[in-house]
Amino acid sequence: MKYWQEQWETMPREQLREHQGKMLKWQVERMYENVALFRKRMDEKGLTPADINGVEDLKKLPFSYKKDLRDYYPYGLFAVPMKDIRRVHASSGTTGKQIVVGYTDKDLEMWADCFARMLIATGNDENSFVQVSYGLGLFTGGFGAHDGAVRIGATAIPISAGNTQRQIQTMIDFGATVLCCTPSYAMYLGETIEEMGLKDKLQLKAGIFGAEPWTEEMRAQIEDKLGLKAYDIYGLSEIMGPGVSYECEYQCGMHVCEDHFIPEIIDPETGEVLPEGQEGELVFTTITKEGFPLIRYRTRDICSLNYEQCKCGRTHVRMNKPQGRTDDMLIIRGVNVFPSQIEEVLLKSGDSVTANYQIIVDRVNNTDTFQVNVEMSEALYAEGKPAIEKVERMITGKLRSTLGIGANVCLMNPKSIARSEGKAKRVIDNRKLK
Ligand code: DLL
Repeated sequence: MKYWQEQWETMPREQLREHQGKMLKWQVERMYENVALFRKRMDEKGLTPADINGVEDLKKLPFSYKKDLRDYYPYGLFAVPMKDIRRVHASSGTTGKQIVVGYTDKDLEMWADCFARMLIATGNDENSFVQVSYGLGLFTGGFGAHDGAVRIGATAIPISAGNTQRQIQTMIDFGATVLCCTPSYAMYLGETIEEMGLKDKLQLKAGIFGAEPWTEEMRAQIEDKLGLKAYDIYGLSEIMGPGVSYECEYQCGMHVCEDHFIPEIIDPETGEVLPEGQEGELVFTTITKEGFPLIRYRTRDICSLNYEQCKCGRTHVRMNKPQGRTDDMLIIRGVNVFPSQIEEVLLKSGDSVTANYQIIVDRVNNTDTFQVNVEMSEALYAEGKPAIEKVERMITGKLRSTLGIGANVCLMNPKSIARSEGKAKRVIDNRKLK
């Protein structure tokens, strides 16, 4: 298969480092010029763009954080005029406010290229039919996969997420050969297909699954149920979306598109860069992105990097599956949920409920369950069942519109949720992901 970016993926590391250094310098210069927050942080450190001359200088640069996106919501960190922003995407932030990212034409090309790399690496070409069952919308999953499919000249089936029966019908009738969705949804589709006895009608060869943590056991089950090879893909809205890194045919770590993103692993406490191979917080610097670039962005994902040459011939470093996060973000059915978002909804729900709540997440039949237990006030308790049910419905609706995901809300009797003497234990995550 002729592929226009092969030279980047197999570039000798020395040459790659040279390219990274050059692009880092370019990025720092333009960000210093165009992004006030970055300039302020550089000034605070006594740095100017002239101090950055190669990858070895990366560690001098200031970190950036998810909070920055919230503080400068929606467009305050963009590095080009809005007339050059062709598309925006968004994801949940640590409070009710979402975080917004923007792409220029060139950024969209680059993103499509990165996703295309994964499609090529997993055996696809212009004869493939790519069923895009990630949400198509502000979430980056759907559009990332769609543009990648178009990029390699495959046939895209942009069905978006949900409506399982229709997904299965479409998959069969349209002859999908690749499925792109979250691993938990792939599992659910697999189970439903198994129940319907339709496995032999499928033509799927590959699955491109990511946006949430999943295990090797889950991989084996999905592969068995859907009769395909399941590949992991990683990304985050702030850096680009799906395709920041991806598995190749050997399924042994995800190659980071290092010609666009420089990864580092740091100690989340001290911020020091850790020695090669050690586990820590993953940090990314976008060296080619124009619209919304980030320097040393703290992803909060915990993982390690493997610089050994991969059997596939790609020279780009591999990251292992993220092993957790340093913050309290939960990923429930592929949706990012922060306990603080739930707390905010409860606090704004009048005095019929208290701020004593507990979030219980579990995995039943391979699907995440999400329950929010909230203590009601004495006054509501005294009003009786119809009033309680009304408040329950009201909170359910508010949570759904804030989080974009349904929760099973249960109002509990006053003082029934155990109090803690130290930090309140707000989240009980019973899913076993290791
Ligand atoms: O989830 C982008 C994406 C879409 C990736 C489709 C892959 C496929 P966000 O909604 O901003 O973006 O969530 C990003 O999800 O920081 C990780 O914690 C988690 N995550 C993403 N991919 C994986 C993965 C998209 N393969 C956050 N394994 C990230 C584990 C993942 N966690």
